[in-house]
Amino acid sequence: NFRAGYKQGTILKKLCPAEEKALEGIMVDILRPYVPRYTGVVEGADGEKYLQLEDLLSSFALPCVMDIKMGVRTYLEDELAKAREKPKLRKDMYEKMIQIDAKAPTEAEHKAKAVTKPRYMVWRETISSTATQGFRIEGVRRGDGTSSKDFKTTRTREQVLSCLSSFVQGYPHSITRYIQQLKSIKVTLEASSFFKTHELIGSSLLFVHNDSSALVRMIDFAKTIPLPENVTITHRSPWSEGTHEDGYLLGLDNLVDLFTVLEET
Ligand code: 4IP
Ligand code: ADP
Ligand code: MN
Repeated sequence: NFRAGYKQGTILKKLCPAEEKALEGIMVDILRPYVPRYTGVVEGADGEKYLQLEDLLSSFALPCVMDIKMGVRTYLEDELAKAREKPKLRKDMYEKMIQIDAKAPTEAEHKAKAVTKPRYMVWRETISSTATQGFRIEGVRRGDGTSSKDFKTTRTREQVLSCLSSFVQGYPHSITRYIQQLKSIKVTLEASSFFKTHELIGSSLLFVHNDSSALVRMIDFAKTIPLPENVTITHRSPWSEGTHEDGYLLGLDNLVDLFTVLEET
């Protein structure tokens, strides 16, 4: 999905029209400083179209990186409607499911050796912290270059806290910087007209630090879409079908809380 950019300090991400639209909207919104700079669509060496984005790691030597997927819901309401109209059975998602818990599928799902996408996505939300805390850890890369995506069942507040703690271990300055920046992001989101008019699904916060600095940026807008006319959301209330609530601010509040606990210990 990603390739090296043509220009120093940029990367290329495979174009997705929804993400292109979202980035265009954000570049003229007060959220702009909290997102990698977006400088348009370019053609890759393979003839495909790419979004040219600021490489958030380019100013870091030996960066520690963490991707946290925000929100209480990770699939679009559209995907739910489509799955109901025309249930598409996903063998790959069934396989991913039984690798974690062989008892998770129902009898019918075992028989079909397949599950629908919303079924898989909702299950992932409930075995992780997404459903209860409005965010989940997706992946971490440490300063020594090793990385892990082994967080699928990291669910409780204590489990999450211990992962966050080991991420910032040895970089105490980063905790304070992360709290400051998360609070700025929150204040900006609450005033942003882009945020007021969009649901942010499957979007992440990317945390990057090393010995000398630390930053947090919002990334991944492939499923960031305009709310239907006459729909407003709090980004905090629980979701039920039709509300379009995403739980983004709920997750952000919980993250600030957890980093604050780390700062105090
Ligand atoms: C993945 O599940 C992630 O949720 C992907 O989101 C999602 O892509 C995939 O759906 C789904 O299979 P695991 O993380 O459990 O592997 P992301 O790319 O943000 O990580 P979408 O396009 O829904 O975001 P499919 O339909 O692409 O397989
Ligand atoms: P996808 O839509 O394929 O899930 P994301 O936008 O979520 O792609 O990015 C996947 C990963 O790529 C992130 O977890 C992060 O490590 C890296 N990444 C994404 N955008 C940037 C960026 N602007 N600068 C540096 N790394 C990035
Ligand atoms: Mn994504």
